[in-house]
Amino acid sequence: MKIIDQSLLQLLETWRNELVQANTDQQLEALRITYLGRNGRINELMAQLKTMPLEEKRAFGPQIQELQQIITQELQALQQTFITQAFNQELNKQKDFDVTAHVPSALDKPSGSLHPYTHLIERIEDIFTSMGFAYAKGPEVETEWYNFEALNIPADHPARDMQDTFWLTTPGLLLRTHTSSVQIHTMKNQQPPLAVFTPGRVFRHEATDATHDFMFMQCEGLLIDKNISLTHLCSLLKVFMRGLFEKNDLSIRLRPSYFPFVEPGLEVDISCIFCKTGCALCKKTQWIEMGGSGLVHPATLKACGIDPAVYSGCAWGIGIERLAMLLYGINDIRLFHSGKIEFLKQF
Ligand code: FA5
Repeated sequence: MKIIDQSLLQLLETWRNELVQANTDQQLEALRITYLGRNGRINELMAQLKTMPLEEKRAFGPQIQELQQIITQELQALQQTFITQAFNQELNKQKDFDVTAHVPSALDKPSGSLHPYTHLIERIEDIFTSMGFAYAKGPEVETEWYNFEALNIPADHPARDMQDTFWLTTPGLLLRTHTSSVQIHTMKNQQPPLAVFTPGRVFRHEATDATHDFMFMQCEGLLIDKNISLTHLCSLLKVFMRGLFEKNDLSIRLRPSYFPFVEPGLEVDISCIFCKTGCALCKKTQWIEMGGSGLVHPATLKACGIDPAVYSGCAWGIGIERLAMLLYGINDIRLFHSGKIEFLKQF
């Protein structure tokens, strides 16, 4: 069908004039709506048909349809041209893409990293879980009973002075001074046999220096079962420390010490990881102090409702920052919670 109606021919011409000016997808879409949309020009013409006499309708109707078809085809053709152009542009961009180009803005963007605590706790967790130990948590705000009394440190015991305490204004409440309090929660809540490790933050009312802080992290290992002896403690310590430092020839040394909640109490040293003959880090002794340990005191077992005639246990506790300082070569403990980006960026 040929369009002969003058008004339709004029509309077609206007359409073509507007079409050649469309340069973007958005402009093309706006044109589509104007001409082919629900309230567009073509539908306006269709609506006029309804009021026309039959003869005119027969002549006019097919011409409108023809016009609609032409507009649709021309619109689609231009849409296709736009798609092809965009595709070719992308292809050209890829052709000119220089993989060796330096992009300073992307490189300068700050990116996050894991805190050394997280690195180390994940490492500790791996070793403990490989030995069958479970993760145990306890509160940072403690009662005097969990932090001291159940650990065989009554109110008048001189050992309370070993760990200067932050007391809260509520009588009997304090910030835990060590993670040994988590041993008590575990032993009170679970029946032996049990094996747990307890990474967590502790607080001591102490002056700070490069190796002492008032807030630091500790982690303990605790094993309770029948017939647990020093042999178990020694071999667990050996597996743990060798895993931690990834050194199969690392030696363990135990020295008599005193912690009221273990008997005997032992200080744990490891052979120096930096030298064989004595260096600045081991203070020429070839040994590095790692923490406290011992066999769980019968009074502590009893306080938690465990019969010391049936069960015994061993425990050890280490400071995480001092360990991280050794492993990562950090020279000041206060850097850990300084929030300094320069420090954190290194991990
Ligand atoms: C204790 O806290 C015992 N609860 C450990 C223990 C567990 C003994 C189980 C026996 C059985 P000590 O006060 O020595 O022990 O602290 C253990 C470790 O915490 C130390 O070896 C050290 O690495 C770290 N530590 C202690 N005081 C500080 C401090 N002010 N700043 C940083 N780290 C510290």
